[in-house]
Amino acid sequence: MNKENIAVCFPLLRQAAHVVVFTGAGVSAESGIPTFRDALTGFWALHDPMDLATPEAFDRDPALVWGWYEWRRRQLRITQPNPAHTAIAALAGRLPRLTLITQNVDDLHERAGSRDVIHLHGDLHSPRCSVCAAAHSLCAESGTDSLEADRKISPPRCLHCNNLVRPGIVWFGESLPERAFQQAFDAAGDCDLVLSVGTSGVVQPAALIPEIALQHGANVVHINPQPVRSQHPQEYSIQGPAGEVLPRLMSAAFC
Ligand code: BV8
Ligand code: ZN
Repeated sequence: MNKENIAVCFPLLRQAAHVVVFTGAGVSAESGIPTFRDALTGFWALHDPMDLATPEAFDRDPALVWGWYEWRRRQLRITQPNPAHTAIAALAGRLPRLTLITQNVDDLHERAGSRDVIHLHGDLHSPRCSVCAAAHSLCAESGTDSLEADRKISPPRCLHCNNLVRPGIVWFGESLPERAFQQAFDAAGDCDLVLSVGTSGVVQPAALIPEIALQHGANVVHINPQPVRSQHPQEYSIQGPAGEVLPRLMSAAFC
């Protein structure tokens, strides 16, 4: 953890009127959730998420795609928020204004106590009809809790029009939810500081968030075990796992 950069953040955090926390898969890595660029385990090592997370994949093999999301949703039941999620939730209480924008589809930010989380790419708990878009209640699902359930699971059918229910996820090639997109990009243009936590910055248009903030004069701090190189004088990189860096940042900046 490069000490000089973490010390730079203290005044940036204390003086900020509006902080955006922008998270990717890395913020959930220490909870045991594989990132997109980690080799996925077991059955899923055979499939590249980029291939599964598309409307074409769901059209081609709905049971394979639904089974993958059910496996991920059930995996969450034995997963806990980690100190990064907890620190982000606590940060909201120490700042005049914090906007939390996540690319993740898990609910670990909410379970750590964060409110009004902006999910740019949807979430695992809001499936909907693939035709009429009616919300589908999973509690009606009798699916077994076992993580060893059969990998391919036929999606349920809509109670209104009997078409297939799909995950409430934004797949590659699909537009982001209009309201989430607008809220996130407005916040990026308004904030003084972005903490960009655990993202490879590959996926568009989410990856524009830090750039928009820099263009509007904000500072950006990347928190990632991998160095994030930048030429911009207001862009910093703190190398380290989010579960260690964020609690350290919180305690040093506010205690
Ligand atoms: C769209 C739900 C408009 C799925 C996801 C411009 C150029 C090229 C391509 C495009 C472009 N614009 C659009 C595209 C296409 C595409 C895209 O960006 N492709 C990429 C691959 C280049 N974008 C889209 O399709 C988007 N839609 O643009 O619509 C449109 C619409 C119609 C017609 C025309 C245009 C929709 C994208 C949404 C895809 N859905 N998620 C699911 O979860 O199953 S994206 C998915 O991948 C995740 O949500 C996440 O956003 C992304 C993975 O990124 P990260 O979160 O960064 O995760 P990653 O594994 O990459 O990195 C983890 C990082 O954590 C690493 O840096 C690692 O070092 C770090 N880390 C590890 N451990 C820790 C850690 N950090 C901290 N602490 C640790 N302990
Ligand atoms: Zn329907």
